[in-house]
Amino acid sequence: MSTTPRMLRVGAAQLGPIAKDEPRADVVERLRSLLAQAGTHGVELVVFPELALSTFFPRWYTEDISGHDHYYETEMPSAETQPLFDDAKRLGIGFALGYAELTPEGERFNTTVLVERDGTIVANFRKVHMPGHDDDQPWRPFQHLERRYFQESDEGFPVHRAFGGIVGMATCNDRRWPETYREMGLQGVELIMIGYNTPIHYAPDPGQNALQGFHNHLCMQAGAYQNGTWVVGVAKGGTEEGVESLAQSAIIAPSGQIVAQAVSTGDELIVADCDLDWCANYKDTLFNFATYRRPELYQRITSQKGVIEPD
Ligand code: CDV
Repeated sequence: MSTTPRMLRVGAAQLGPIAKDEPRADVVERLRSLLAQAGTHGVELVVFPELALSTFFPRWYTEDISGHDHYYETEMPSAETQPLFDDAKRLGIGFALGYAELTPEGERFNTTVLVERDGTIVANFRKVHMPGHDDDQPWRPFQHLERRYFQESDEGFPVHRAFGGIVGMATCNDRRWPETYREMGLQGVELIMIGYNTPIHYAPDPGQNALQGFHNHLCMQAGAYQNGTWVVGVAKGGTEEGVESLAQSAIIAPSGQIVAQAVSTGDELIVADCDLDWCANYKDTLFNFATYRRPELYQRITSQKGVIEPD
């Protein structure tokens, strides 16, 4: 057993708003500036938000979805994103970057690419839980058309040996679902990277607006604690094209405690030293799945009772 702690210095690179007409090259420069800042702090892994290369375009309806093609990447890296990969290699900093993916087969995914410190791609993760709607709903003050512009991935939540540990990814709405963390927890995950775009106004039930910050941390802290893993949650926050979005990016320990949190709603880097061996304190004790987790018992009870409808 290793006696040297596996310490990973992680940066959560929160972004402020990206305007609809902000050129991709300018956005990449903002990301590079955060990477450079991370370099001065000795960071080894930087996590950027969901759809970090453009404005959150699912807020606009287009009859013909190809009208939004310019927001998607058809290759990663591309000529415009290559500087990020070059920086990664030169600085020895890996990164996770959310982007809209358009495949050669015409499939559209809300994807995050994970890049190692030598600039090589570890994996692409495609968002599973797709929120919002697929039709125009003019009653809303703004649309949330992710279900129109992206398909749900059926690739699940794989984990990867990288950055000296076992790491995985999830995207925005995925963070609200316990299965996301548990799927990776069952594979021994030690650090989960999550980018998000969360408008403060939730049109189907505005009563939730005041709770956005609470719910954001609630689900990520619970996911971290119940699976003994680090969670890095990174926002694109602030008021983008008239829509106010939650910031409050956070780095969360396997204890469920927030160890670093953004204080602004703009471009901001927060840093934490993540001891990956801390995960074992939870995975080998209270949440020792092999000893204490009993799915065979839950399944029997569920199948006996079935779904109980309200009166
Ligand atoms: N981009 C997202 O997935 N946003 C969702 C919705 C519900 C606002 C979220 O869970 O934050």
